[in-house]
Amino acid sequence: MNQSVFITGATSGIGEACARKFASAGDRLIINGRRKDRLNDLKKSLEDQYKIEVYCAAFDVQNKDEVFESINSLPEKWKDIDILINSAGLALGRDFFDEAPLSDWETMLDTNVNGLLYVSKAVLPFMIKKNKGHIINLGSVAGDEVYEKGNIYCAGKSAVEAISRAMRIDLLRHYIKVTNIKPGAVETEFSVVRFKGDIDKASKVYDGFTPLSADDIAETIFYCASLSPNVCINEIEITPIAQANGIFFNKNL
Ligand code: NDP
Ligand code: 8X3
Repeated sequence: MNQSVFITGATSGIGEACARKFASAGDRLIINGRRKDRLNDLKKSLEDQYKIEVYCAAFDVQNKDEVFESINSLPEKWKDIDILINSAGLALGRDFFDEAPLSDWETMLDTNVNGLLYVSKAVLPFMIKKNKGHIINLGSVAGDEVYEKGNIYCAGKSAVEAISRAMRIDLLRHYIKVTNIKPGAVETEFSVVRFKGDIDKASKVYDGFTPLSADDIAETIFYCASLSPNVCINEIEITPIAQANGIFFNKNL
């Protein structure tokens, strides 16, 4: 497509799958995450396989100064950004409201909400300059239905929903598309992170049904980004066939 795509959270899961998908279409990529070794390996693999250009922007989306410094100091040609995919995010823990550690809540909100705001604010001036752009946020079915012990992860994704709606209204005058992608269960490193490295607990999340893959979501995002300039998909909720929403599953246990 010959577009420039900025992807946060590209070191794993949905972000990484998006990087591979857009690279396979010949796009230029700016890839972000905190793990520099993974970013460098991904850059090399995409450049070798697809003969495209990749720029690594390692920073923590929670750190406002780092975000703005990194994005403002991009080489001039890399500031021409067509698509921003805000995939950096995480859940931490599944605990009752009264038992959950405050630090887990802070990390989730700082990453999933503030991080998305900082990166979007830093990238937007480049899009506004062109009167063109597409911001794709990773919301979740968790933003629509709060489930037991989902409390602040769900609240953060609800905020992503409201922020996406607000962006869509306020950025109308700049011709910037805003899409909120709301997946159900996708098997990535998400559950391993949520259960703080407990692989057994993480894999049990997907017992009795086939979850979506990161590639399923990357295909969906690529579709949204490939439509005519006059078409904006405002939001997509996407689940495996065994899932109705954030709560109801058809599990074969
Ligand atoms: P993964 O754990 O596989 O990937 C998360 C990515 O986010 C990693 O690349 C990680 O990189 C990055 N990240 C986390 N914290 C930060 C940070 N502070 N700064 C920069 N990057 C960060 O999970 P998924 O790919 O599944 O999740 C991607 C998004 O999709 C998240 O927003 C998640 O909430 C959402 N989502 C996931 C679903 C699922 O079932 N998997 C369902 C619905 C939505 P690094 O550690 O290197 O910084
Ligand atoms: C991730 C999906 O169901 O674990 O947003 O909240 S869920």
